Amino acid sequence: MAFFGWDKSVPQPTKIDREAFVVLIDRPSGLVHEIVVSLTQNKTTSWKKVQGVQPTLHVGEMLEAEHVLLNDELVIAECRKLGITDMKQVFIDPWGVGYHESIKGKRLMQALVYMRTSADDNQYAHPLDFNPLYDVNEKKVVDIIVAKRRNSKFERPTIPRANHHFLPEHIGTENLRKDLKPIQITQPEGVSFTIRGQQLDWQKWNMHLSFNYREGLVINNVSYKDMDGTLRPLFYRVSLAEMVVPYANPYKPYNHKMAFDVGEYGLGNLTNSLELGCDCVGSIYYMDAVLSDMKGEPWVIPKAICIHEEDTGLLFKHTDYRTGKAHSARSRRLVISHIVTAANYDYGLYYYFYQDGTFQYEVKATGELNTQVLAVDEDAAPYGTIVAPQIDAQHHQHLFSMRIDPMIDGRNNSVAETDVLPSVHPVGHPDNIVGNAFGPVSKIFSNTDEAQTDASPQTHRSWKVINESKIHPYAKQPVGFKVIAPNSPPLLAKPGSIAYERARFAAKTLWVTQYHPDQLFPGGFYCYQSEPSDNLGLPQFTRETKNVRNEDIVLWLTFGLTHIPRVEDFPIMPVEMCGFQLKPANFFLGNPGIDLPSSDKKSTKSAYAPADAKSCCGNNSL
Ligand code: ABN
Ligand code: CU
Repeated sequence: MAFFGWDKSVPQPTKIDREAFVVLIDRPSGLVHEIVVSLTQNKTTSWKKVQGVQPTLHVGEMLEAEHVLLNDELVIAECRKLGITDMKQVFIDPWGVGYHESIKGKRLMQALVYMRTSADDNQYAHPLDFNPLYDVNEKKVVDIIVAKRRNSKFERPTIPRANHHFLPEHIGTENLRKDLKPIQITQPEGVSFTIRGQQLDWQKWNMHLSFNYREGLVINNVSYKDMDGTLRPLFYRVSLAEMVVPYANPYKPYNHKMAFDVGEYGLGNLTNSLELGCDCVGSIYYMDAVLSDMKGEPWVIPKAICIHEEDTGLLFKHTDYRTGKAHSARSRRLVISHIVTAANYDYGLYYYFYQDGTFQYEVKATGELNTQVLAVDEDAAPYGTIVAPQIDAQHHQHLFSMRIDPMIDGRNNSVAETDVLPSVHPVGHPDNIVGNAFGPVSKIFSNTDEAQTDASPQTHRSWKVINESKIHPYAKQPVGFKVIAPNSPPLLAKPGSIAYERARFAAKTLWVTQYHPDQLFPGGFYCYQSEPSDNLGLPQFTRETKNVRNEDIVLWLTFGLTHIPRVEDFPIMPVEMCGFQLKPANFFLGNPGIDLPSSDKKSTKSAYAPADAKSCCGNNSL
């Protein structure tokens, strides 16, 4: 964390040389160049060639791949063998190849092939059984891998033609529910946030927003104004720094399905323009994102970022049972989000800020399961679920790595790990007479070896980012923010596997490292076709033991979903959520939302009152 703003002893920069880091790939040679350009001086400051690495894919390369593949003789011939003669019915999702010895020096994609029965039919209902291997730089097919049937009397499956639609125009208006009355969210006096350039103020929160091709939305310099007006620094930079979706099927070609949607494709690159449809309701402020196209020209995604407020129910309430007097305050959150489409899957990525000083990050996974075809007599178990006849949705995980660069009341922070354990004393001991005693047991990580730790649901394990130089006057403990994570299981692929060795970050729930400006990506900067090794990202950053106590530190938090698909996830998956919260813990002098006015009772009315009835105070006794 480069620290400024709050520490008056640090000289403030008066002039900043703004620089851009450019990664360039030349085609067809595949040579990769790293260039630093000074934007203020309008010149190149460094330029070097790098060997043996592959930059993040560009959406342009994926679209180009689909076009070339659909016109390739081998692909056309393979489709014919399956009875498909009209190539306009065929659609191809090009994926990263993962890693294999034989691909060294090449830039390849594996293509997942589907058909559609009409222009916007759901292609994941009609998977084909072969994967072409495609050379991105040479723009040609290098191999075709036909999946072998297992426990089937057929050599090739028939391609299921039954449609599994989800678009309302396919389902038919007559089949849509008709009993939904409108819900309207209105903010008659406007929104409660203000935006100046990239700066955002909402309630007592202040932050800076940025966006890049790789992490998408990044939140910087988050601070909170305390009751006495002090601006208290909290987080220097928070971003979704990597994710991996490893699939469980052990057979060729599916055993190389492991998508790193941040490092291989780029969340920024995959971001939707919300012009095309937005899931946020109410008064919305949109921001455009500017990325670069395949030639390095600006590529604008209009309305990429959505900023709005949401009512989230109760923040607190108490009723005096003697007098019947009640006071309740409703909770509102600021939502800053974008939505990415990673071929079949869609992810809503939400940063939430609450009025009680809580920060939350949530991923909403939706879209389409990645499907493969089965022969009519084949089973998907134990590596997949049959979600419709002949359609195998293979088991997988979605593991996310959040990079949290804290500055809780200052630059130097520590991390304490707490397990809640039964008393060490046996039942009957004077300090545990009836055996009910339990309590938190904490340790503060001193170095990077200790600070690689696992979830432990049995002990309700949690972590707190603390500032040991600021002791809370009441709690007599360092001020802090608690990490509330759902204790999800880490990577299930075995040590030694390609998935595990490329995604070692996901094998631990929490890592803490010393801040280093070049350490942004837990799976390594060059993630595409990265060679399984301990020289990538977090294993590399932690090779040398470093102090993480009272230091400028960074937390890397893994959370996610272990997805055993359900039939109900098909043909389109209802949102599945995961994420974490950072909650003030002995940081403020009391509930920071205490100054919220009582909930507005005027805007409620009895559920069965006539639609045009005026609002009332809601005597809802039945
Ligand atoms: N889920 C893998 C992926 C992401 C983006 C584009 C193609 C494939
Ligand atoms: Cu999933």
